[in-house]
Amino acid sequence: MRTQVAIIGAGPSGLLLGQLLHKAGIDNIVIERQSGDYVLGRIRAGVLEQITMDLLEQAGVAQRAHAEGLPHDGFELLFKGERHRIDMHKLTGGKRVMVYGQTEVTRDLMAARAAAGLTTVYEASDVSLHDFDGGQPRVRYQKDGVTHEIACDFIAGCDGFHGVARASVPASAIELYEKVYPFGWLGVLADVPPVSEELIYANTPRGFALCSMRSHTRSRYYLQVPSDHKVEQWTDALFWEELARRLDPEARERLVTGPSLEMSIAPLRSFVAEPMRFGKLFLAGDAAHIVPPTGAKGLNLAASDVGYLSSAFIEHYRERSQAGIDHYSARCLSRIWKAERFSWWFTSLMHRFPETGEFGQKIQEAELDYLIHSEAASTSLAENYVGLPMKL
Ligand code: RFL
Ligand code: PHB
Repeated sequence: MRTQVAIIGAGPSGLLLGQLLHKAGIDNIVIERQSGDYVLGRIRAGVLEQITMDLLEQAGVAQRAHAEGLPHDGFELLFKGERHRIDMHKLTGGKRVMVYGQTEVTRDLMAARAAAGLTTVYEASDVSLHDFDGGQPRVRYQKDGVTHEIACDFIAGCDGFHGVARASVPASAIELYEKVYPFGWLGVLADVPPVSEELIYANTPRGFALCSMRSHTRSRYYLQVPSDHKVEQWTDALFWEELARRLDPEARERLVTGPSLEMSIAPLRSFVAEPMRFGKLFLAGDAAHIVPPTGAKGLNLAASDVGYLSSAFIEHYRERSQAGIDHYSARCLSRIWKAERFSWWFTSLMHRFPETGEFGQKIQEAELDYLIHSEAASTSLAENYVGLPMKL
Protein backbone atom coordinates (compact mmCIF):
# COMPACT_ATOMS: atom_id res chain seq x y z
CA MET A 1 0.00 0.00 0.00
CA ARG A 2 1.06 3.57 -0.60
CA THR A 3 -0.25 6.89 0.70
CA GLN A 4 0.97 10.45 1.06
CA VAL A 5 0.59 10.68 4.87
CA ALA A 6 0.40 7.64 7.18
CA ILE A 7 -1.32 8.64 10.41
CA ILE A 8 -0.77 6.52 13.53
CA GLY A 9 -3.73 6.75 15.95
CA ALA A 10 -7.48 7.39 15.47
CA GLY A 11 -7.94 9.72 18.43
CA PRO A 12 -9.07 13.28 17.81
CA SER A 13 -5.65 14.43 16.51
CA GLY A 14 -5.27 11.59 13.98
CA LEU A 15 -8.85 11.77 12.73
CA LEU A 16 -8.90 15.57 12.49
CA LEU A 17 -5.58 15.60 10.63
CA GLY A 18 -6.93 12.96 8.24
CA GLN A 19 -10.02 15.04 7.52
CA LEU A 20 -8.13 18.34 7.07
CA LEU A 21 -5.74 16.64 4.63
CA HIS A 22 -8.56 14.94 2.76
CA LYS A 23 -10.32 18.30 2.32
CA ALA A 24 -7.10 19.59 0.74
CA GLY A 25 -6.86 16.58 -1.57
CA ILE A 26 -4.03 14.87 0.32
CA ASP A 27 -4.33 11.11 0.57
CA ASN A 28 -3.92 9.51 4.00
CA ILE A 29 -4.39 6.23 5.89
CA VAL A 30 -5.11 6.02 9.63
CA ILE A 31 -3.72 3.03 11.57
CA GLU A 32 -5.26 2.44 15.01
CA ARG A 33 -4.40 -0.19 17.62
CA GLN A 34 -7.89 -0.43 19.14
CA SER A 35 -11.37 -0.99 17.67
CA GLY A 36 -13.54 1.99 16.74
CA ASP A 37 -15.97 1.18 19.59
CA TYR A 38 -13.14 1.13 22.10
CA VAL A 39 -11.95 4.58 20.96
CA LEU A 40 -15.53 5.90 21.30
CA GLY A 41 -15.87 4.40 24.77
CA ARG A 42 -13.19 6.65 26.29
CA ILE A 43 -14.79 9.56 28.16
CA ARG A 44 -12.43 12.50 28.09
CA ALA A 45 -12.51 16.18 27.20
CA GLY A 46 -15.56 18.40 27.18
CA VAL A 47 -14.51 21.98 26.43
CA LEU A 48 -13.63 23.21 22.92
CA GLU A 49 -11.91 26.51 22.18
CA GLN A 50 -13.10 28.63 19.25
CA ILE A 51 -9.87 27.65 17.44
CA THR A 52 -10.84 23.99 17.73
CA MET A 53 -14.36 24.76 16.48
CA ASP A 54 -12.82 26.64 13.51
CA LEU A 55 -10.68 23.61 12.63
CA LEU A 56 -13.70 21.28 12.89
CA GLU A 57 -15.45 23.69 10.55
CA GLN A 58 -12.52 23.60 8.11
CA ALA A 59 -12.66 19.80 8.27
CA GLY A 60 -16.38 19.89 7.45
CA VAL A 61 -17.48 18.21 10.70
CA ALA A 62 -18.80 21.06 12.86
CA GLN A 63 -22.55 20.85 12.10
CA ARG A 64 -23.55 18.70 15.09
CA ALA A 65 -21.18 20.54 17.46
CA HIS A 66 -22.92 23.80 16.48
CA ALA A 67 -26.39 22.28 16.81
CA GLU A 68 -25.93 20.28 20.01
CA GLY A 69 -22.95 21.92 21.74
CA LEU A 70 -23.51 24.35 24.60
CA PRO A 71 -21.77 27.72 24.15
CA HIS A 72 -20.42 29.00 27.48
CA ASP A 73 -19.68 32.66 28.19
CA GLY A 74 -18.34 32.16 31.69
CA PHE A 75 -17.47 29.72 34.48
CA GLU A 76 -17.44 29.85 38.26
CA LEU A 77 -14.68 29.64 40.83
CA LEU A 78 -15.78 28.27 44.21
CA PHE A 79 -13.58 28.92 47.23
CA LYS A 80 -14.15 29.67 50.91
CA GLY A 81 -17.66 28.27 50.38
CA GLU A 82 -18.72 30.88 47.80
CA ARG A 83 -19.00 30.98 44.02
CA HIS A 84 -17.65 33.82 41.86
CA ARG A 85 -18.29 34.12 38.13
CA ILE A 86 -15.53 34.72 35.58
CA ASP A 87 -17.21 36.42 32.62
CA MET A 88 -14.97 35.13 29.80
CA HIS A 89 -17.08 36.73 27.12
CA LYS A 90 -16.80 40.22 28.58
CA LEU A 91 -13.16 39.91 29.65
CA THR A 92 -11.96 38.70 26.24
CA GLY A 93 -14.00 41.04 24.08
CA GLY A 94 -16.54 38.46 22.92
CA LYS A 95 -14.87 35.05 23.03
CA ARG A 96 -16.51 31.91 24.42
CA VAL A 97 -15.96 28.14 24.57
CA MET A 98 -18.17 25.28 23.41
CA VAL A 99 -19.07 22.40 25.73
CA TYR A 100 -19.22 19.34 23.45
CA GLY A 101 -17.73 15.97 24.37
CA GLN A 102 -14.57 14.51 22.84
CA THR A 103 -16.59 11.31 22.25
CA GLU A 104 -18.95 13.25 19.99
CA VAL A 105 -16.08 15.03 18.17
CA THR A 106 -14.54 11.61 17.53
CA ARG A 107 -17.89 10.16 16.39
CA ASP A 108 -18.38 13.06 13.93
CA LEU A 109 -14.84 12.64 12.56
CA MET A 110 -15.26 8.87 12.19
CA ALA A 111 -18.57 9.34 10.35
CA ALA A 112 -17.04 11.89 7.96
CA ARG A 113 -14.08 9.59 7.31
CA ALA A 114 -16.35 6.65 6.56
CA ALA A 115 -18.60 8.81 4.32
CA ALA A 116 -15.55 9.93 2.32
CA GLY A 117 -14.49 6.29 1.88
CA LEU A 118 -11.06 6.87 3.47
CA THR A 119 -9.04 3.92 4.76
CA THR A 120 -8.83 3.42 8.51
CA VAL A 121 -7.19 0.25 9.79
CA TYR A 122 -8.56 -0.60 13.25
CA GLU A 123 -7.15 -3.30 15.53
CA ALA A 124 -3.69 -3.07 13.96
CA SER A 125 -1.05 -4.67 16.20
CA ASP A 126 2.76 -4.43 16.32
CA VAL A 127 2.77 -1.08 14.54
CA SER A 128 6.34 -0.05 13.69
CA LEU A 129 7.89 2.98 11.96
CA HIS A 130 10.79 2.69 9.50
CA ASP A 131 13.20 4.99 7.70
CA PHE A 132 11.54 8.25 8.76
CA ASP A 133 14.99 9.81 8.74
CA GLY A 134 15.66 8.62 5.21
CA GLY A 135 14.00 8.76 1.82
CA GLN A 136 11.40 5.98 2.11
CA PRO A 137 9.31 6.21 5.28
CA ARG A 138 7.17 3.13 5.94
CA VAL A 139 4.73 1.92 8.56
CA ARG A 140 4.39 -1.79 9.21
CA TYR A 141 1.64 -3.51 11.22
CA GLN A 142 -0.07 -6.83 11.77
CA LYS A 143 -3.74 -7.38 11.14
CA ASP A 144 -5.45 -10.77 11.47
CA GLY A 145 -2.06 -12.46 11.58
CA VAL A 146 -0.85 -10.88 8.32
CA THR A 147 1.96 -8.30 8.09
CA HIS A 148 1.17 -5.18 6.05
CA GLU A 149 3.41 -2.30 4.98
CA ILE A 150 2.46 1.23 3.97
CA ALA A 151 4.97 3.34 2.05
CA CYS A 152 4.42 7.08 2.48
CA ASP A 153 5.90 10.56 2.15
CA PHE A 154 5.35 11.47 5.82
CA ILE A 155 4.33 9.79 9.09
CA ALA A 156 2.14 11.62 11.64
CA GLY A 157 2.50 10.21 15.16
CA CYS A 158 -0.96 10.94 16.62
CA ASP A 159 -0.91 7.90 18.89
CA GLY A 160 -1.23 9.44 22.34
CA PHE A 161 1.03 9.39 25.38
CA HIS A 162 1.63 5.61 25.35
CA GLY A 163 2.04 5.34 21.57
CA VAL A 164 4.81 3.89 19.42
CA ALA A 165 5.77 7.02 17.43
CA ARG A 166 7.62 8.95 20.16
CA ALA A 167 9.13 5.67 21.41
CA SER A 168 10.62 5.06 17.93
CA VAL A 169 12.84 8.14 18.15
CA PRO A 170 16.39 7.55 19.47
CA ALA A 171 16.70 8.82 23.07
CA SER A 172 19.61 11.07 22.05
CA ALA A 173 17.39 12.99 19.60
CA ILE A 174 14.62 13.93 22.02
CA GLU A 175 14.38 15.97 25.24
CA LEU A 176 11.58 15.11 27.70
CA TYR A 177 10.20 17.45 30.39
CA GLU A 178 7.83 15.99 32.97
CA LYS A 179 6.04 16.82 36.19
CA VAL A 180 3.80 14.29 37.93
CA TYR A 181 1.25 15.56 40.49
CA PRO A 182 0.56 13.68 43.73
CA PHE A 183 -3.14 13.21 42.90
CA GLY A 184 -5.57 12.17 40.16
CA TRP A 185 -9.12 12.99 39.06
CA LEU A 186 -11.93 10.59 39.81
CA GLY A 187 -14.54 11.24 37.10
CA VAL A 188 -18.20 10.27 36.94
CA LEU A 189 -20.56 10.57 33.97
CA ALA A 190 -24.27 10.38 34.84
CA ASP A 191 -27.61 11.05 33.19
CA VAL A 192 -28.66 13.73 35.64
CA PRO A 193 -29.17 17.46 34.95
CA PRO A 194 -26.04 19.52 35.68
CA VAL A 195 -25.93 21.27 39.06
CA SER A 196 -25.36 24.61 37.32
CA GLU A 197 -25.56 25.99 33.78
CA GLU A 198 -21.86 26.87 33.84
CA LEU A 199 -18.80 24.89 34.95
CA ILE A 200 -17.80 25.17 38.60
CA TYR A 201 -14.11 24.82 39.54
CA ALA A 202 -13.96 24.32 43.31
CA ASN A 203 -11.02 24.82 45.67
CA THR A 204 -11.86 23.29 49.06
CA PRO A 205 -9.85 22.10 52.07
CA ARG A 206 -11.09 18.58 51.15
CA GLY A 207 -9.56 18.90 47.66
CA PHE A 208 -10.55 20.10 44.19
CA ALA A 209 -13.89 19.37 42.51
CA LEU A 210 -15.20 20.18 39.04
CA CYS A 211 -18.82 20.27 37.91
CA SER A 212 -19.06 19.94 34.14
CA MET A 213 -21.59 18.55 31.70
CA ARG A 214 -22.21 17.04 28.28
CA SER A 215 -25.80 18.28 27.78
CA HIS A 216 -28.77 19.60 29.77
CA THR A 217 -29.43 16.05 30.93
CA ARG A 218 -25.92 14.56 31.23
CA SER A 219 -23.38 15.68 33.85
CA ARG A 220 -19.66 15.12 34.19
CA TYR A 221 -18.15 15.56 37.67
CA TYR A 222 -14.61 15.17 38.95
CA LEU A 223 -13.01 14.91 42.40
CA GLN A 224 -9.33 15.24 43.31
CA VAL A 225 -8.20 11.95 44.88
CA PRO A 226 -4.77 10.80 46.11
CA SER A 227 -2.64 9.10 43.44
CA ASP A 228 -2.84 5.72 45.15
CA HIS A 229 -6.65 5.56 45.10
CA LYS A 230 -8.20 2.80 42.98
CA VAL A 231 -11.55 3.23 41.29
CA GLU A 232 -12.73 -0.02 42.97
CA GLN A 233 -12.65 1.66 46.38
CA TRP A 234 -15.27 4.19 45.23
CA THR A 235 -19.01 3.61 44.89
CA ASP A 236 -21.59 5.95 43.39
CA ALA A 237 -22.88 6.75 46.90
CA LEU A 238 -19.39 7.63 48.17
CA PHE A 239 -18.75 9.80 45.10
CA TRP A 240 -21.95 11.84 45.43
CA GLU A 241 -21.46 12.25 49.17
CA GLU A 242 -17.91 13.56 48.72
CA LEU A 243 -18.90 15.84 45.82
CA ALA A 244 -21.73 17.36 47.90
CA ARG A 245 -19.27 18.10 50.71
CA ARG A 246 -17.05 20.06 48.31
CA LEU A 247 -19.88 22.28 46.99
CA ASP A 248 -21.45 25.47 48.35
CA PRO A 249 -24.83 25.13 50.14
CA GLU A 250 -26.90 26.28 47.13
CA ALA A 251 -25.20 23.87 44.70
CA ARG A 252 -25.42 21.07 47.27
CA GLU A 253 -29.15 21.69 47.45
CA ARG A 254 -29.50 21.55 43.64
CA LEU A 255 -27.26 18.51 43.10
CA VAL A 256 -29.15 15.65 41.43
CA THR A 257 -27.51 12.25 41.84
CA GLY A 258 -28.00 9.03 39.88
CA PRO A 259 -26.21 5.87 38.73
CA SER A 260 -22.84 6.46 37.06
CA LEU A 261 -22.53 5.54 33.38
CA GLU A 262 -18.76 5.62 33.76
CA MET A 263 -16.32 6.05 36.63
CA SER A 264 -12.55 6.25 36.17
CA ILE A 265 -9.40 7.78 37.65
CA ALA A 266 -6.99 9.81 35.50
CA PRO A 267 -3.50 10.59 36.82
CA LEU A 268 -2.38 14.21 36.46
CA ARG A 269 0.84 15.05 34.68
CA SER A 270 2.58 17.79 32.72
CA PHE A 271 4.82 16.51 29.91
CA VAL A 272 6.50 17.92 26.81
CA ALA A 273 8.73 16.21 24.23
CA GLU A 274 11.03 18.42 22.15
CA PRO A 275 11.34 18.65 19.20
CA MET A 276 8.15 17.41 17.53
CA ARG A 277 9.67 16.64 14.14
CA PHE A 278 12.28 13.99 13.29
CA GLY A 279 12.94 14.02 9.54
CA LYS A 280 9.66 12.84 8.05
CA LEU A 281 8.04 11.89 11.36
CA PHE A 282 5.87 14.49 13.10
CA LEU A 283 4.40 14.09 16.59
CA ALA A 284 1.04 15.71 17.36
CA GLY A 285 -1.34 15.83 20.35
CA ASP A 286 -0.83 13.68 23.44
CA ALA A 287 2.03 11.84 21.69
CA ALA A 288 4.11 14.99 22.21
CA HIS A 289 2.61 16.63 25.31
CA ILE A 290 0.27 16.15 28.25
CA VAL A 291 -1.34 18.81 30.41
CA PRO A 292 -3.27 18.25 33.63
CA PRO A 293 -6.96 18.64 32.64
CA THR A 294 -7.68 21.64 34.92
CA GLY A 295 -7.46 24.18 32.09
CA ALA A 296 -9.23 21.93 29.52
CA LYS A 297 -6.32 22.32 27.11
CA GLY A 298 -5.34 18.76 26.01
CA LEU A 299 -7.74 18.23 23.13
CA ASN A 300 -7.46 21.87 22.10
CA LEU A 301 -3.66 21.61 21.85
CA ALA A 302 -4.04 18.41 19.84
CA ALA A 303 -6.30 20.34 17.45
CA SER A 304 -3.91 23.30 17.09
CA ASP A 305 -0.97 20.93 16.45
CA VAL A 306 -2.82 19.30 13.57
CA GLY A 307 -3.90 22.74 12.36
CA TYR A 308 -0.19 23.65 11.98
CA LEU A 309 0.68 20.22 10.58
CA SER A 310 -2.06 20.16 7.96
CA SER A 311 -1.03 23.66 6.78
CA ALA A 312 2.58 22.49 6.56
CA PHE A 313 1.65 19.47 4.41
CA ILE A 314 -0.68 21.57 2.24
CA GLU A 315 2.12 24.11 1.66
CA HIS A 316 4.48 21.26 0.78
CA TYR A 317 2.18 19.63 -1.78
CA ARG A 318 0.66 22.79 -3.28
CA GLU A 319 3.58 25.18 -3.26
CA ARG A 320 6.55 22.81 -2.95
CA SER A 321 7.51 24.86 0.12
CA GLN A 322 9.39 23.41 3.10
CA ALA A 323 8.69 26.43 5.33
CA GLY A 324 5.70 25.02 7.22
CA ILE A 325 7.46 21.70 7.72
CA ASP A 326 10.62 23.37 8.99
CA HIS A 327 8.69 25.63 11.40
CA TYR A 328 6.21 23.01 12.61
CA SER A 329 7.95 22.04 15.82
CA ALA A 330 8.82 25.59 16.96
CA ARG A 331 5.32 26.90 16.13
CA CYS A 332 3.62 24.16 18.11
CA LEU A 333 5.99 24.32 21.06
CA SER A 334 5.57 28.07 21.48
CA ARG A 335 1.81 27.58 21.94
CA ILE A 336 2.20 24.34 23.91
CA TRP A 337 4.50 25.78 26.57
CA LYS A 338 2.05 28.63 27.21
CA ALA A 339 -0.77 26.12 27.66
CA GLU A 340 1.52 23.99 29.85
CA ARG A 341 2.18 27.03 32.03
CA PHE A 342 -1.50 27.89 32.29
CA SER A 343 -2.57 24.30 33.08
CA TRP A 344 0.18 23.92 35.71
CA TRP A 345 -0.75 27.26 37.29
CA PHE A 346 -4.51 26.57 37.37
CA THR A 347 -3.85 23.07 38.75
CA SER A 348 -1.55 24.50 41.44
CA LEU A 349 -4.13 27.12 42.38
CA MET A 350 -7.13 24.80 42.64
CA HIS A 351 -5.83 21.55 44.20
CA ARG A 352 -4.94 20.61 47.73
CA PHE A 353 -1.21 19.84 47.95
CA PRO A 354 -0.54 17.59 50.97
CA GLU A 355 2.95 19.05 51.51
CA THR A 356 1.91 22.71 51.77
CA GLY A 357 -0.80 22.20 54.44
CA GLU A 358 -2.94 25.03 55.86
CA PHE A 359 -0.44 27.67 54.74
CA GLY A 360 -0.79 26.54 51.12
CA GLN A 361 -4.59 26.63 51.41
CA LYS A 362 -4.49 30.23 52.74
CA ILE A 363 -2.16 31.34 49.94
CA GLN A 364 -4.45 29.80 47.32
CA GLU A 365 -7.48 31.53 48.84
CA ALA A 366 -5.63 34.86 48.82
CA GLU A 367 -4.70 34.40 45.16
CA LEU A 368 -8.28 33.44 44.25
CA ASP A 369 -9.57 36.50 46.10
CA TYR A 370 -7.09 38.66 44.18
CA LEU A 371 -8.07 36.95 40.92
CA ILE A 372 -11.78 37.74 41.19
CA HIS A 373 -11.22 41.34 42.30
CA SER A 374 -8.50 42.33 39.85
CA GLU A 375 -9.67 42.85 36.28
CA ALA A 376 -6.10 42.35 35.06
CA ALA A 377 -5.84 38.96 36.79
CA SER A 378 -9.34 37.81 35.71
CA THR A 379 -8.58 38.88 32.14
CA SER A 380 -5.40 36.79 32.11
CA LEU A 381 -7.34 33.74 33.34
CA ALA A 382 -10.12 34.31 30.79
CA GLU A 383 -7.83 34.85 27.80
CA ASN A 384 -5.89 31.67 28.56
CA TYR A 385 -9.08 29.69 29.17
CA VAL A 386 -10.66 30.62 25.83
CA GLY A 387 -7.35 29.78 24.11
CA LEU A 388 -4.38 31.84 22.95
CA PRO A 389 -4.22 32.76 19.24
CA MET A 390 -2.57 30.35 16.76
CA LYS A 391 -0.66 32.91 14.65
CA LEU A 392 -0.21 30.83 11.52
P1 RFL B 1 -5.54 10.05 22.11
O1 RFL B 1 -6.95 10.50 22.30
O2 RFL B 1 -4.88 9.37 23.24
O3 RFL B 1 -5.53 9.10 20.83
C1 RFL B 1 -4.39 8.36 20.46
C2 RFL B 1 -4.85 7.13 19.69
O4 RFL B 1 -3.70 6.39 19.28
C3 RFL B 1 -3.94 5.01 19.50
N1 RFL B 1 -2.66 4.29 19.65
C4 RFL B 1 -2.09 3.57 18.68
N2 RFL B 1 -2.47 3.32 17.43
C5 RFL B 1 -1.67 2.54 16.67
N3 RFL B 1 -0.50 1.99 17.14
C6 RFL B 1 -0.09 2.20 18.40
N4 RFL B 1 1.05 1.67 18.84
C7 RFL B 1 -0.89 3.04 19.23
N5 RFL B 1 -0.79 3.47 20.50
C8 RFL B 1 -1.86 4.22 20.74
C9 RFL B 1 -4.80 4.98 20.76
O5 RFL B 1 -5.54 3.77 20.88
C10 RFL B 1 -5.69 6.20 20.54
O6 RFL B 1 -6.89 5.87 19.87
O7 RFL B 1 -4.59 11.26 21.68
P2 RFL B 1 -4.89 12.55 20.78
O8 RFL B 1 -5.62 12.17 19.53
O9 RFL B 1 -3.62 13.28 20.69
O10 RFL B 1 -5.97 13.39 21.62
C11 RFL B 1 -5.62 13.98 22.85
C12 RFL B 1 -6.85 14.07 23.75
O11 RFL B 1 -7.48 12.82 23.81
C13 RFL B 1 -6.49 14.56 25.17
O12 RFL B 1 -5.54 15.59 25.12
C14 RFL B 1 -7.71 15.09 25.94
O13 RFL B 1 -8.64 14.07 26.19
C15 RFL B 1 -7.30 15.71 27.28
N6 RFL B 1 -8.43 16.14 28.09
C16 RFL B 1 -9.07 17.36 27.85
N7 RFL B 1 -8.69 18.13 26.82
C17 RFL B 1 -9.35 19.29 26.52
O14 RFL B 1 -8.96 19.99 25.59
N8 RFL B 1 -10.46 19.70 27.24
C18 RFL B 1 -10.91 18.97 28.30
O15 RFL B 1 -11.94 19.33 28.87
C19 RFL B 1 -10.20 17.76 28.66
N9 RFL B 1 -10.61 17.00 29.68
C20 RFL B 1 -8.88 15.34 29.16
C21 RFL B 1 -9.98 15.81 29.95
C22 RFL B 1 -8.28 14.12 29.45
C23 RFL B 1 -8.74 13.36 30.50
N10 RFL B 1 -8.10 12.12 30.72
C24 RFL B 1 -8.79 10.90 30.91
C25 RFL B 1 -6.68 12.01 30.54
C26 RFL B 1 -10.45 15.06 31.00
C27 RFL B 1 -9.81 13.85 31.31
C28 RFL B 1 -10.32 13.11 32.50
C1 PHB C 1 -14.95 17.82 31.13
O1 PHB C 1 -16.12 18.21 30.94
O2 PHB C 1 -14.63 16.64 31.00
C2 PHB C 1 -13.94 18.82 31.53
C3 PHB C 1 -14.28 20.16 31.58
C4 PHB C 1 -13.34 21.11 31.98
C5 PHB C 1 -12.08 20.69 32.34
C6 PHB C 1 -11.73 19.35 32.27
C7 PHB C 1 -12.67 18.40 31.88
O3 PHB C 1 -11.19 21.61 32.76
